[in-house]
Amino acid sequence: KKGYVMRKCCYDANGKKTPFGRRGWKMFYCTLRDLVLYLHKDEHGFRRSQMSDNLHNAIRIHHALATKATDYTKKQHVFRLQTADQAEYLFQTSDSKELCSWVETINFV
Ligand code: I3P
Repeated sequence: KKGYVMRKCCYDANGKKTPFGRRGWKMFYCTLRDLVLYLHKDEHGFRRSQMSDNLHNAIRIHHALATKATDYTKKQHVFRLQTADQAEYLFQTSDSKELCSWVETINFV
């Protein structure tokens, strides 16, 4: 699965709160492949990037959990992603169908 999303970092690995200055929303072209969520500036990112770049902004989703962020009311169509290493992100999608599709895809790969 692929598509544009907005991402906000809430907690870094080991549940450490993401510091101010790095907590903003940022747009990415997101590609889910082989249990890794790759985040690029745009849809050409994969082609242009070295594998080391690809891994730089990648999130491993093995043993991760995606849930609708019903408690986050500032934006619509947002889901929360909690990873095995206890990082936490919010992702805003374009509509409720995309939201369900991302949540299901992440949880059932
Ligand atoms: C953050 C940015 C986020 C905001 C976050 C700020 O500042 O304004 O949009 O989250 O608030 O810390 P920065 O870009 O300097 O990191 P919301 O959009 O959810 O309000 P937070 O610290 O309460 O998460």
